Amino acid sequence: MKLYRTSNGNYVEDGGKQFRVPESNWDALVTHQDLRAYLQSIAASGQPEPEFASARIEAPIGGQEVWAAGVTYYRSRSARMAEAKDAGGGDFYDRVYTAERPELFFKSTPSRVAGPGSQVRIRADATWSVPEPELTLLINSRGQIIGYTVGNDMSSRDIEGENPLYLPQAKVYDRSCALGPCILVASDPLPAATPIRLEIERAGRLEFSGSTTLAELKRAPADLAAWLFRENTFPAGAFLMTGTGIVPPDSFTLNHGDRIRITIDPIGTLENEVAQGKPVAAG
Ligand code: DO4
Ligand code: MG
Repeated sequence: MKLYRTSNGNYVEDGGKQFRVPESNWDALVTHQDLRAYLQSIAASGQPEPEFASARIEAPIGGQEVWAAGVTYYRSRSARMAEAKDAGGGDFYDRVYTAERPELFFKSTPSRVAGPGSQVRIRADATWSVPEPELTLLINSRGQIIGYTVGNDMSSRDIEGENPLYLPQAKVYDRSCALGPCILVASDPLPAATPIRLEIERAGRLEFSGSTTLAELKRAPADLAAWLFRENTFPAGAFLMTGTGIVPPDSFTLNHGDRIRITIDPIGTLENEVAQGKPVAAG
């Protein structure tokens, strides 16, 4: 079952048909006592809504904070160690990859999040920018994983590599995070064989493509969620990006106009165009 937030309200998709969700408040929906049962009852008794086709799909977020885990794939560990070598920070990444405590960092406020089909941004003061395709958890206020979405943790690798203390500037800026296209409502873990695919198109041609699977993710999503909720409360729930396992070659940087497509099959494809220009909150 998939949950969509659109310009025309919230919809649940079941068996390829979309049904209007009477609860229009996103935060009330995602903190529902039993979201899955609630959505199932709508799909079982409702009439499919043809209006869904004309609605604009928005980022599936209301008042949730977005957090992210880092260095959860071996590929990310190696790339960070190399980029931070000259700054003397390489060792931190190696240590956090095997430590009991994961790297968790604050990624985005809702207003900085880009939805499907809208623009993500690269910083004007960065020279090395990449997308990070990440399975993203939706966790309710009680700390339970209630669904999954596709996330893009846009990152400025030159800023991050110059000094690990610059991480917030490399990671947090207007439209540095994209989420969507929907929430796959499920509490069970996704299968280890689930593929994550990244494609970057430049001027109509495929510039980069890469893939990984959840089998490469070193930490269990439930474990990451438990760490996040250890000393934090989230009245409206929270998103947690689970880290990237796909890193383009060091010669690659994003350009204005590139198109980024991230696909996680049971959820869908998140597509965004890249912009470089004045800061602009997603709104
Ligand atoms: O510590 C740097 C960020 C790591 C990250 O975002 C990732 O591994 O996905
Ligand atoms: Mg990341």
